[in-house]
Amino acid sequence: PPPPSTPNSSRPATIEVNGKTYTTDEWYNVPQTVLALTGRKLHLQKDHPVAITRQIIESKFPTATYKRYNEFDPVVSTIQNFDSLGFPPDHVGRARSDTYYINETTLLRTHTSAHQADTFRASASDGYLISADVYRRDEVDRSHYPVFHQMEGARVWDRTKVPNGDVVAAIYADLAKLPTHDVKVEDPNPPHHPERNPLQSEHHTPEEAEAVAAHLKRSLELMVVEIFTRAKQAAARQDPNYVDEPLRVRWVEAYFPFTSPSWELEVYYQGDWLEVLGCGVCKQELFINADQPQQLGWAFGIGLERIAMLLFQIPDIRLFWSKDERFLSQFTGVQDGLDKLKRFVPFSKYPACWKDVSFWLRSTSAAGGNTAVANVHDFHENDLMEVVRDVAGDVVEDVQLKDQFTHPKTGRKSMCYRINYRSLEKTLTNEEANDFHERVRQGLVEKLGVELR
Ligand code: FA5
Ligand code: MG
Repeated sequence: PPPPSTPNSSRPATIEVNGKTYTTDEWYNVPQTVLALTGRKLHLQKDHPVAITRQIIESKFPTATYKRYNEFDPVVSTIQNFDSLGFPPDHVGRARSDTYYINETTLLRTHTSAHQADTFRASASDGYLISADVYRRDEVDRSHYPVFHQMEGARVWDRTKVPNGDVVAAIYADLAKLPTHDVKVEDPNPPHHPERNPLQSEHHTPEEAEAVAAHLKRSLELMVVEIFTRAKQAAARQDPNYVDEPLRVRWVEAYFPFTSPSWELEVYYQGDWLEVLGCGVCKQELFINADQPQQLGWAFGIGLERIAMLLFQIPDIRLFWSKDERFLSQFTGVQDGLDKLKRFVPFSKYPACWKDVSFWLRSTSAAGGNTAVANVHDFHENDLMEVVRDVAGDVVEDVQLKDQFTHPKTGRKSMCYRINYRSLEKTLTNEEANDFHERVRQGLVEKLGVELR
């Protein structure tokens, strides 16, 4: 049974995504605003910063080895998105509070990894790059949006097709063909932590795992060096006071259900370590289940907006969805001459309008048969985020929890959120901001069953 979440009194019986019709059920939780974005395909829009970023990354992976897939449909099954990748049945990512469902077994993909199993099964090349829009119910701020873009990449070797059946030699031969770089790479963790990040010893020899990891690390380092070199060149062209700092990158152990060992690559940028991508040695079960047990290899996934924000100094993730010429025209021509890459010049920032909303959560779920109940146990912050987005769309810049407390006598919980209303395109009048806020307050009562204070 679906866990309690935002009720859907007005659920359509069917919906259409990219020309295909799907039947909804009580799991359905995709707002119209999100549905409307499924056709935008920013990663394919000429001169769009997301598309330009995709091309910069693609330029480091030869087409002959890495076949491109840029048109996979965003609607996938729970099997594709979770089960095929080894996500356990109770994994948090499957919750309706985190994922957009069309029905119990159909959803908007939360990551491009949803296509790993099918692409391995097709086995049409030694590698691939998949770019696509992905969907996550999430918080609202300048770096989070319910739709963003990822690129997934993989490189595989077939034990039956390498010279002398020596896959280790074949991988090192491919590694030797890659360029080198002179960036300082820190690798502070032990290469394979036996519990956190085990080798797949039942499937790979230590030498095989090490060879795959070495090829993965060099390939992804080369990509990141390319991106950040371009970002620094653009900065230097535009800022006469720009001081070049040597690039620093580091490998950090990570966990993904479908790779082992796994890492994240971080880059030191403007005073902080920034997570750029996740990757690892593919779990052999993926190849076995895809009828390719003789293959082994690596995979990675990277967020395109995060890279584009860095490359172009784009301060707010909402801008990617803007149709405002003051945004789009700044990238015209870049796609055909990547060395002309320029930083984004923000157009005037309109004033912020902060408004607070405070409410009590219900203390019990026995609310007279009303299913629209938010109590201490079933209040999901993402549901609140969605009410705000539903009302005010891209006019919300961020939503932050300001205060919460539990009443000592009644045990009821009170929450206060601060909403920043700020359009990217104009100054909001006080009446407009008040109107949005009043509708948010009503929406919280109607959809989450809270009691306003
Ligand atoms: C994944 O989505 C894995 N599928 C990545 C992967 C692929 C691992 C293949 C191993 C093998 P994660 O949720 O960490 O992992 O996201 C991957 C990247 O997407 C992040 O490093 C980040 O660059 C980007 N990303 C994640 N969440 C967001 C977000 N809310 N907004 C913008 N970018 C994001
Ligand atoms: Mg991550």
